[in-house]
Amino acid sequence: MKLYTYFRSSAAYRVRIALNLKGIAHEMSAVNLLKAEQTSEQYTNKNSQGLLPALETEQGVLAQSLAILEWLEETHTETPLLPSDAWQKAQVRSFCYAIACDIHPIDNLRVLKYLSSELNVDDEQKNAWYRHWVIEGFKKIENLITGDKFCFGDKPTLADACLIPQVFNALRFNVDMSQFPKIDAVYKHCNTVQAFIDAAPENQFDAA
Ligand SMILES: N[C@@H](CCC(=O)N[C@@H](CS)C(=O)NCC(=O)O)C(=O)O
Repeated sequence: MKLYTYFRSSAAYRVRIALNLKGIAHEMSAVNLLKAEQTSEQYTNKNSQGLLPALETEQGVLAQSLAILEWLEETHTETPLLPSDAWQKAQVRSFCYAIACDIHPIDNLRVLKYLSSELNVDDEQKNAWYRHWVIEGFKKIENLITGDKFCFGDKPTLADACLIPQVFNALRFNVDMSQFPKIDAVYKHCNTVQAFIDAAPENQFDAA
């Protein structure tokens, strides 16, 4: 398997965490978002959605991080990252979607670029936009967390794979995490776990 990734891509970071937690051997290929390599013909020939991540498998190339996470979950059942109980599984998915569908898309690179280049928003306003939507999103999920090490229970799930990259991004934009003690505790604990450490942006081969 080959993961198309960029060290700072939070959607790719989700998949890196899951691959590591599941111990799945994989290669990585860097697609530099700052150089807009995701829009290159070479990459869009593989992933016509032109976004990171994508996972090249024996069956073809799969785009969309949540689809990749679910596919890994179904095909690599050792070290499950979803609970077996249907209700608990739905809780984890609901948490993941709150991040991946409601928080992440409005703070994405292409949205921030559009604010700057088309709407002439200055850097300070752009950063305020980022912080606003992350804070609004975190307020909605803080009280969903039931664990003190991981989001749900005493083992990592896909919820942690989605949360940690979003917190990493929030910190880059100077969001004060003390207002989210549950999220902050999970973030700090996950960052002591090797699979999460190895997936962190600063530990990637393409880290700049
Ligand atoms: N819903 C997609 C989002 C993918 C996405 O937006 N990835 C970002 C990096 S985190 C990207 O490729 N951005 C490039 C751009 O905005 O042009 C997923 O979960 O995979």
